[in-house]
Amino acid sequence: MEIQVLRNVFERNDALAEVTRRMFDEAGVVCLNMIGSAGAGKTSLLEAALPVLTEDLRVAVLEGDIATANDAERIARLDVPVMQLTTEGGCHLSAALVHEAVKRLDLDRLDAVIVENVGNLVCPAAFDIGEHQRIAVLSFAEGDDKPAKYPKLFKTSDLVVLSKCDMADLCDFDAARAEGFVRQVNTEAPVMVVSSRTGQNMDAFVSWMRGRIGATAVSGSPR
Ligand SMILES: Nc1nc2c(ncn2[C@@H]2O[C@H](COP(=O)(O)OP(=O)(O)OP(=O)(O)O)[C@@H](O)[C@H]2O)c(=O)[nH]1
Ligand SMILES: [Mg+2]
Repeated sequence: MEIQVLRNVFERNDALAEVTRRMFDEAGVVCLNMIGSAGAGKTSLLEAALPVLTEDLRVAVLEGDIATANDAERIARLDVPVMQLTTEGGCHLSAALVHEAVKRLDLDRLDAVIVENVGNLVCPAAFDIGEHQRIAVLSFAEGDDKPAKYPKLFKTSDLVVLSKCDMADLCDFDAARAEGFVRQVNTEAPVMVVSSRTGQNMDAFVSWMRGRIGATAVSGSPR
């Protein structure tokens, strides 16, 4: 009985995510979903990438958090349209919350919507929110074994960003080892070693996002 209830939750979530993805498709908008642990550096990556990305692309950001509008305030300082989605304790963004936010956006005036999910390496990976592409963010401080220990996110992502590489001397993080664990579950996704602090490889990250946003959105769940 309990399993049936869980299945229904996922079915309802995924059906609504599909509706949201169709709204994006009809407007020619690409949606990227950034997922990673609390403090992995997701907002910092956006702060570094958005000024370049928005030179020629119209981007809105949805910030998912359990509490506070801190991250939305950081993005608003860049003059990028942003909405804070507060889950009031929920450990991931649901398709319903994202759908309500997307209904309030003028999609015809946008090229992309970037969603920063609630800081969490586990739950957000299980919930489709209507995105086209998923970005996993893992920081050097978290340990290079995490793609093996938390495979779902890395299995379902289209890009893996190994962030805070400027901390290499402080952490025993072997990027090749981390990539090896990613490859055990995902042979396709590029793995990028970046630092939003020093700017190392940020151009590759921005190019990847620009490429995805430029590509025609494909209807249907990517996974
Ligand atoms: N050394 C270093 N620190 C970083 C880098 N990126 C972020 N940080 C620091 O890491 C901490 C967390 O960064 P955030 O960007 O807020 O991380 P987040 O993933 O958005 O956090 P949540 O939204 O709370 O999950 C901050 O103190 C940042 O200054 C980096 O490239 N190098
Ligand atoms: Mg953040």
